[in-house]
Amino acid sequence: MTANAKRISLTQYLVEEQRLHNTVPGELRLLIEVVARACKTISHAVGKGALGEVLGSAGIENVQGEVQKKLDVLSNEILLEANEWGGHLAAMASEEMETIHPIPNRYPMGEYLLLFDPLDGSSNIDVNVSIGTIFSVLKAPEGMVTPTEEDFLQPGAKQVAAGYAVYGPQTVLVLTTGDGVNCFTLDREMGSWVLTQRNMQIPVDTKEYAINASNARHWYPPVQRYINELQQGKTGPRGKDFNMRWIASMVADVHRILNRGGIFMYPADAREPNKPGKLRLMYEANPMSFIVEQAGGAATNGTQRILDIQPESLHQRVAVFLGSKNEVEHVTGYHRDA
Ligand code: AHM
Ligand code: MG
Repeated sequence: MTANAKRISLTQYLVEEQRLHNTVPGELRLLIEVVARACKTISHAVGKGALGEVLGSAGIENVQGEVQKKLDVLSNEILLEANEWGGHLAAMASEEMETIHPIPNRYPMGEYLLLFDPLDGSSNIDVNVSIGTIFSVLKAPEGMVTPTEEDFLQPGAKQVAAGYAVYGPQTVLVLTTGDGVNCFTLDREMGSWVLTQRNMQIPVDTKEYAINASNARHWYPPVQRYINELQQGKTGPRGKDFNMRWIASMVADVHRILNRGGIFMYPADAREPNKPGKLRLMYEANPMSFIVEQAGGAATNGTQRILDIQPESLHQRVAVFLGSKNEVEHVTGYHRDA
């Protein structure tokens, strides 16, 4: 974006999207704007680091048995507080909370459900590496009176919006409402989100992959075969050299893939046969899969399109293969052959 180019704010973008394509009703726009505002507050806290006394462990475990960092807890509180009073939500669910958070009685209840991973990439918080927030928006089922966990258990294909913020060298917000993917950069001086990339597209082919290779000995045969072939480079069956990147923050890995292509994998492995991977379907895989598909990429769990999975529980885990379409189809094919 050149210095003189006309700046389009998130608000203007959403209003025009509604006017032109009818995809962002007023209530949904308000909801997205409140989430974006909360991300601004989180970005500010992250940016203070040690000066804000926000680093380190909070000394408690979350529902998944993971030790929560102070910033995990703070980000969760920021999102809950910001979204309680607006009147557009019926309930929220978070990776950091055991069960759902209904909107308190003192506020009006709206028709949307919001899910989030308040601070993704927790292992990178204390070492000043990019982290982020991931969110997903569903419509509450028709006729719902009091929200329950079951109301959230809708396949990802039902999402009406999804997005993530990356707190990195720049703070960016990537958003889809089902009509392509756009990126907004936080203007830190003005405090506003400015549209900086329209209609992001993931190249269908790539020479870059992302996987935590320290788990290689535990991988199942289809993943072993796929990675082994990538690593053989030009003289191997794939006939080209591949490069590897692993940030250990899904938000940052997915953001790279949206910008220049690649495949991101977090497979199930043989360590815990009953645990299908590390990542959570509702807070991580579904929103990212919606974004990736809207940018022309693909997302599967090895055998099935992630957005078609019928969730069985709020904190369910899932294997994830997403990014450049041809590579995702390649590794999915190896699972189907197995
Ligand atoms: P978190 O939500 O607790 O931060 O965990 C999810 C993160 C992803 O962002 C990332 O892709 C993955 O866990 C990294 O896992 P690993 O520690 O195996 O590298
Ligand atoms: Mg996460």
